[in-house]
Amino acid sequence: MAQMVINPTVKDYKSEVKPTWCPGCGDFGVLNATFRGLASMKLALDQTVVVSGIGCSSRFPHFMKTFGFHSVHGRALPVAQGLKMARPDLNVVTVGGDGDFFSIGAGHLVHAALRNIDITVVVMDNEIYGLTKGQTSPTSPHGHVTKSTPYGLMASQFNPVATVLSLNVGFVARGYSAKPKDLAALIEQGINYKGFAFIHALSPCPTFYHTFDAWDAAVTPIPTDHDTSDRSKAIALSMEMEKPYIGLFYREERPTMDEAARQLAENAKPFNIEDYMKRYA
Ligand SMILES: Cc1ncc(C[n+]2csc(CCOP(=O)(O)OP(=O)(O)O)c2C)c(N)n1
Ligand code: SF4
Repeated sequence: MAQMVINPTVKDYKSEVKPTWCPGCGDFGVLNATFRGLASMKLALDQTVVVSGIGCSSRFPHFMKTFGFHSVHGRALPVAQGLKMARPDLNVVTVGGDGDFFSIGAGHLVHAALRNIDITVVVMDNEIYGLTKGQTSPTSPHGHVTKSTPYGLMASQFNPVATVLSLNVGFVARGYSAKPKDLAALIEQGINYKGFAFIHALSPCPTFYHTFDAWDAAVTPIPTDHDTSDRSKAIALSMEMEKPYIGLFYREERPTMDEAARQLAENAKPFNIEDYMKRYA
């Protein structure tokens, strides 16, 4: 349960529930980065809500002392957007796995991206379904052999960063759970950003797929001279899948739907049904 704590530090964000993830799970690094990001902002525990779907990664809210909502598989985004529309004073952080956001929740991701409501999304991508024991997800590579794809995955690999860049998202970043300080900085920037902020967090599942070694060798910092206001260049960087770039791909300030709806409500004239019906006379 969230409480009033003046100047919270990392330990204040930790709940009494100890993470139930397998030893070595990448999600520990993402949780640690989230604690650090919130603590660096001194974000009030009782003004922050962490919303998740279902999956190993979606257990997140239980481990945090903020408010939390462990919702339904693939439905974290509708809950988070509704929450922000109803309670604009709250910081809403939405977390979950690649299955949650890119498989069953993919339709919600598209519309949430287009709406641009002021929430932060952190996707823990392990490129498989962890909780249900290692079946392929949309981010599994083509040819990947699992219990559900004994002859190798026949579908192509989904590209989350390229997808959200093409959907006009104004804050797009990728972090890696083995680099929690860098990831914490991206989470902090994402929460500070006014609008839909998307953070793709590479987070290995050593029990059913990647170990850290493969991604340690592959991840590549975005070149320091990258212009983060250049969407085309950001898309070009996002197309590199073998050596995934980490850092901030793109940032642009854009009007948010929650703000526009608030202004509409503030300026609305009293509704008169008779005047309204005249247009159909
Ligand atoms: C509506 C619905 N469909 C399917 C499931 C079964 N299910 C639970 S978690 C999950 C996928 C988990 O993968 P991901 O979202 O990537 O999270 P991870 O466990 O890897 O962190 C599935 C298919 C469910 N709980 N609810
Ligand atoms: S099954 Fe994989 S994703 Fe789930 S807790 Fe274990 S290591 Fe993490």
